[in-house]
Amino acid sequence: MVQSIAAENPPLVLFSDMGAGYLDMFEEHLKESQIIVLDHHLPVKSEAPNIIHINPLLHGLDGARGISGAGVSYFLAKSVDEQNADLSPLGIVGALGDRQDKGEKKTLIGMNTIIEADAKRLGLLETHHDLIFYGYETRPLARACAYTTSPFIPGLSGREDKCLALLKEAGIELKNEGKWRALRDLTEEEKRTLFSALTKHMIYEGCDAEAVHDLVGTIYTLKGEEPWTPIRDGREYASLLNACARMGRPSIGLSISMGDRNEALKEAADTLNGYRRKIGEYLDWVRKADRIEERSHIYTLVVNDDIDERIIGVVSSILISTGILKKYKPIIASAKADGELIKISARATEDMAKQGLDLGDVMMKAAEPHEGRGGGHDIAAGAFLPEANQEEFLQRVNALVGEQLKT
Ligand SMILES: [Mn+2]
Repeated sequence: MVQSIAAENPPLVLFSDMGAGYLDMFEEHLKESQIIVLDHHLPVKSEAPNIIHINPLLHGLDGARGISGAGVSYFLAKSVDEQNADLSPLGIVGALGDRQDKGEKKTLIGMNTIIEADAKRLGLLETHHDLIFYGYETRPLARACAYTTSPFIPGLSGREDKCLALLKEAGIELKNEGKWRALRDLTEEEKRTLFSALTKHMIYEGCDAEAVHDLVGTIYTLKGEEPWTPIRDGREYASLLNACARMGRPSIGLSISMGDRNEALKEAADTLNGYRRKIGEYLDWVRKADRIEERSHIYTLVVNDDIDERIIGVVSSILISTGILKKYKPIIASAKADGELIKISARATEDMAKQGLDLGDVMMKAAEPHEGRGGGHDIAAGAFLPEANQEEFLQRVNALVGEQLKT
């Protein structure tokens, strides 16, 4: 990618949400360009003559939970022109997409709270605490449940018929005087009934208490967006952008971020539907095909061509966050990428990070001796390396994780 950029001789290149791990490469191949890196990932090195590197980690700030690539970009935009504060919802969407809602009741923390304050001051954002269902205000209940992908509810996300059955069994009226009811129409008692039905379902699916806890939290409503659209809800907006990128249609997501609310939004909604279905299918496949292997300190999931390398990270996140994996070990997944390369996605829990695990560091150290490159955050990281080196790499990861979690 760097070489193809260099071939165009651009005067200025901006890298957003990436680049901190590649400063040496930019310095070597993009000598003629001015470069701005807006990142929140672990830097390999921090400085080079032609590079402006803006990164919370260079200032002792938390990059994994306190601000996303979108947030760093937002602060640059705002410092260029105060008027750009109207872009604050994008900073919020980026933070939610990066699962930085790690504060109490799933609120944003760190520098993200500055972006949140900007958005609220401009009347572009409202927050409240409830069941985290997409389409809280407007969607028929079963659809809201099926469309919710963060948190992902195994067996329900992407499956409206299953959600309908669950609601009926719980005895919740779906209609009132012929009109579909939305979550906001439920009484507190009905919400409790629904919550306990969902809890039962998730435990049956093998999820743990923490995943159930994820069903309740702070909802971020983007007031500037039309009701009934997926981008009215901050988490679903993020899912939508994710879906566009991971289904190989990044330009649709880009159009929406830049303000297109017509054709692009319709296409994105279709893409998101396809994405939900695909994740559901992959998840079923992983569990049925019994492809998860347990080693002394990690779980591995080698999928070869069976899961798209752009979606393997999402599948890993769901596996670790729902508690489907029972032991206190991170998951390291591998899928085929372009050429002879494999893409590695590594995911851990917050608790493992507190115990000293840093997967970004593990990926960097384990990839380097095997002709690969890796990096990322403590709980979510990745690497690329030649397929032939996969087994040696996994063994090294296993050993490194063992060392980090021991201390
Ligand atoms: Mn990021």
